[in-house]
Amino acid sequence: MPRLSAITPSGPAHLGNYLGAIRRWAREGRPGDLYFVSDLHGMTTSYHPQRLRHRSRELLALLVAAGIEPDQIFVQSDLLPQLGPLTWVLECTCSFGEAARMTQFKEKSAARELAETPVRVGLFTYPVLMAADILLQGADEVPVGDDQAQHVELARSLARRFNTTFGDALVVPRAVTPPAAARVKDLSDPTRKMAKSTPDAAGVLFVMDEPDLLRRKVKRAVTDSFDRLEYHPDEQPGLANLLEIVAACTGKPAREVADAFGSYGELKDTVADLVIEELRPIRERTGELLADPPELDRIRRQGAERATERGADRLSTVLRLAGVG
Ligand code: AQP
Repeated sequence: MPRLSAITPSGPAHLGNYLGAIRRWAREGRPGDLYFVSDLHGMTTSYHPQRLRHRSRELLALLVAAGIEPDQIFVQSDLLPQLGPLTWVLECTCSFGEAARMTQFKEKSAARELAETPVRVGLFTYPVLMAADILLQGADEVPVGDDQAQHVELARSLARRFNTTFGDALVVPRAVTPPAAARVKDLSDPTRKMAKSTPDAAGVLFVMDEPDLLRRKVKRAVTDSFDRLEYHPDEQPGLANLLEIVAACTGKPAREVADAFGSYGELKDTVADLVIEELRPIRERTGELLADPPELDRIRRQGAERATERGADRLSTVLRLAGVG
């Protein structure tokens, strides 16, 4: 049974996405595991269509460049003909109250209302689409952080309810905690995590940034005025973030690597060198794939076909049991 993970093209992939997720997927994933670019989830807040398309393509290339087998990857919107009907069936299985309990919706919609920005119905229903992503592929394990665990719980309830109401058709998934990985912080504000959609890119190291730009961003990273270079994440989050990046790139504990540096300048030079070398092969391979549209199209088509085949029988059973189609 596969494990299913996703990445949303809400912005270009950054070092945090790479160290915290993509590199781990490539190194530690199991042969049957599945990965997808969740472009439909990228539509729940305001977005730019061409940018969404470009970023989805870039992310697909990046996952392949990172070493994940192409037949384990697909782009979510390529499955729209299957996801549409399954999402509808699941929406008709889900109560309004259940969907309204989703903490992420409450937080995101409250923030948007504060900013007087319209809240899209898609933001409300996207956990049901996420359930369809999981249930269509028959994934039994979904590695997620705390912020997504409630959505997997919803997928679990919906699968159970469908099976008991209409008949056994769906694998009941469960959320699993991914192995601990680096949590990379924004270099300009190390109290928040590095994120794709951060409007100010100065503190975000994008995988596709040129080496010179990566070095400039690292050089401008916020540190602090302490003399000693020690690992104290609460008191010195900027320094701790840089040490954690060194740790993630070298495989040594952050506390230990601190001893190797005499000054902030030295540490920043090393961080820049390590990040540049860590990302170089991925950036170059991604660039090659993007420069070869027929090859990338072939990979995408193949991934879509595999994923569609995986879900086809399950979807027909669901529709038949639900009395439609
Ligand atoms: N800063 C980070 N450090 C380590 N891991 C991170 N991930 C994200 N940011 C960091 C991991 O990347 C994977 C894909 O994330 P996602 O696309 O599902 O959404 P996200 O976590 O919301 O990613 P971002 O980059 O922060 O984007 P936005 O700005 O859209 O919110 C996940 O495994 C995540 O843990």
